[in-house]
Amino acid sequence: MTDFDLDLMQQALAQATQARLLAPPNPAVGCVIVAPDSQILGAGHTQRVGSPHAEVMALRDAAARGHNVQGATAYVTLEPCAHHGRTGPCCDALVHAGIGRVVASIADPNPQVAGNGFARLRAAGVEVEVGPGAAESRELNLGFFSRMVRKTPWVRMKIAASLDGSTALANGDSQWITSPEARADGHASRARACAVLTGIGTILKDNPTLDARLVDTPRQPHLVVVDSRLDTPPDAHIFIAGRTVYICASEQNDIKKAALEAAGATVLYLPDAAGRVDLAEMLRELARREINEVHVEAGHTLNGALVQAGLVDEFLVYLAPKLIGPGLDMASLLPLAQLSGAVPLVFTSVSQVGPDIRIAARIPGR
Ligand code: AOF
Ligand code: ZN
Repeated sequence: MTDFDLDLMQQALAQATQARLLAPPNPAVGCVIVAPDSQILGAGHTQRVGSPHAEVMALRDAAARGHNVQGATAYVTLEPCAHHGRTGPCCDALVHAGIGRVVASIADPNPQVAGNGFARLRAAGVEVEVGPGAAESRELNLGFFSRMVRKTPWVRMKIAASLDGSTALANGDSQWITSPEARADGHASRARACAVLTGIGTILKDNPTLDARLVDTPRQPHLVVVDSRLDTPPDAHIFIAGRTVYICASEQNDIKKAALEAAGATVLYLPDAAGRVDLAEMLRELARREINEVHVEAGHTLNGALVQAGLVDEFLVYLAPKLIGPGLDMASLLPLAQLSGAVPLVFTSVSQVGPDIRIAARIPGR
């Protein structure tokens, strides 16, 4: 692998990054096609679900510019697909176009692909190399890898709090602890996700929309409400066009269910042994419904239940430079007898957003 190869893969990753909001539930993939004389012939990235993948977009781009790709190298940030899904196999498109060499970041964890793409390319005489940009490609598609490998979404919990760790006053007032800049940044996290997850308490208290309206995005995330007794009002603001609203309940009530379905909701019954919503099963069901990444924006009760069950992979915490005294906590956890029982985290990034501090933290090993 030459420095030239690594540089071209960075360009393919930049293409992939452009697909980040558009591509889900497909992975965000980028492709750059380069001639043997090093001329860049075409580039592209994954389109909306059901539309062409990165490789086909790059081949089309090269054709539109009048370039011949015979013997060229395709740099692609994921193994080219080998299956007939909503679109045709990219590895066949590359072979038919006469591509001589493929440099890919990482194998596609989708069991329908998983090595078949590389095998098909090699069988057709295409030289295949794998590895550069693997970590970056995986990081761009944490949710997709999680859904494919763990069969559950990547779960990111967003919390806005005062420097002394309160998310609201004891009377529930929380508008607004953090700045408009932090709220817009939070919307960017919503926009990246396949679904926003909240609880019935937040719906009843704030009647929020929970969309990503503060960012320019081609796709709005779906919405999931943990609502044991189907108490979501059918006229709540969450019912907006272009997304699915999943109401996850643990008690049957055909009348309330019918009213919510008439409002456009998809009602899922997911009771656990204690009669509450089975949160782990809920996440597996969301993965089966092609939810890669879940952005949690909920109150301390649901936050606590998700953390306590080990279901949160990552935290996105905004801290405002103010002290508000005792109020509601970030996540209600059971008291610990010793510090060794703490939920361990690693800070993955710390930055300032407007007047506030933004902290990203992950469960180690996730
Ligand atoms: C690629 N290039 O740019 C992407 C790929 O239903 P389909 O046909 O759109 O296929 C979706 C699957 O294709 C998805 O689950 C993943 O395995 C792969 N995504 N593959 O060759 C791309 N986005
Ligand atoms: Zn493909």
